[in-house]
Amino acid sequence: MSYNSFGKLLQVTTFGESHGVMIGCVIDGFPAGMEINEDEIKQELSRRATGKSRHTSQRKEKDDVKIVSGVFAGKTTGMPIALLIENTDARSKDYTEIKDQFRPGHADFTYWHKFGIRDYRGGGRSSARETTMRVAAGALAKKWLKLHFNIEIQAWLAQLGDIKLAKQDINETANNPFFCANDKQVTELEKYMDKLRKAGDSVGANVAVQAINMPIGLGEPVYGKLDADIAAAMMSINASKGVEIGAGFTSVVQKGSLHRDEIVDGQFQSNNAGGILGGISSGQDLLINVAFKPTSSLRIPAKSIDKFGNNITVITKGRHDPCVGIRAVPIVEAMLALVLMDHILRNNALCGKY
Ligand code: EPS
Repeated sequence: MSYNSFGKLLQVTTFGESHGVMIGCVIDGFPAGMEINEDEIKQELSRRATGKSRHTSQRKEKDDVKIVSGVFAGKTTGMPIALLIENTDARSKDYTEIKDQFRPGHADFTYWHKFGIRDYRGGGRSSARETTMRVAAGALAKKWLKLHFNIEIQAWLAQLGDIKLAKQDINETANNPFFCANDKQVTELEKYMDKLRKAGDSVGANVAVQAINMPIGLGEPVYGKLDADIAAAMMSINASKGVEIGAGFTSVVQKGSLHRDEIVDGQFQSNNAGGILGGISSGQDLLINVAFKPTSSLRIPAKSIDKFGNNITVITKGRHDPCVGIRAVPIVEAMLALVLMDHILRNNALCGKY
């Protein structure tokens, strides 16, 4: 009932707080026989890590992941895979002044009212630190999808504030700190982010993700539709505020004659559906966009209340991301990989198709 797990046949449970001793996850239902080692997981983790450029949080975590169960002689055993990462650079004193205060736009307010206890250190469980474990688990799922189905999942930053970013070359995302797929727009992003950081403000972003080489048939109507599970997974990521599948909200202004993806000689002529028809993958590429709000932890003073109901002015210290959407790129990939792998196992269970 506590909802720290997701997935049906591939089930991931995460635990830990941002300033606690460690964070971890248990991946249950992962098939036996896949080679995996800590370095492979670490490679994926380093894409999401803090402190890699001046444009993200300056907290320096090593993210040294330990595989503590479920892998023997370098291969998954079919048993629960447990992964652990120590928190080594938490600076809890940054939060002492706001320990009884609610940051506007932050989960502080609702966690306090719901649970009546507040782990003020870095937001506790509500911190984006938790997403480390999603990326760790996602690293295994991504590898499995590629090995068995040649499915590739790639995300990129599609918009930062009002700067729309063209997808020119997906491989470029590895060459700049923004996961920008167009090298010609990186300087503009740097200038924008430097100005924003100096102002102490934050900005939102749109992360796009695609899955290519998709099989037909993933997704279970009517309450286990693939698009519904993807949307739920994306909306569970910290700061996400919207998900679009294919044409998404643009469908509102499209005519049916345009929106429907015509088929000629077995080939879809467009992809407004985003690769999902009736909640089931069509074999077309999956196309998804996720909106991330601007980070609410700011050093710009804001009006709020404390937990006793007094009016206060709150200022957040610490090492925060001016655009949390940037580091969300590998998290979005991980969540999509985990949902797809779960659905492949479910499709096997329901239809006997692998
Ligand atoms: C976060 C605040 C910052 C980020 C953190 C997410 O942490 P701190 O509590 O040290 O100020 O560094 O991100 C990570 C540590 C991470 O690994 O992603 C927040 O409020 O969500």
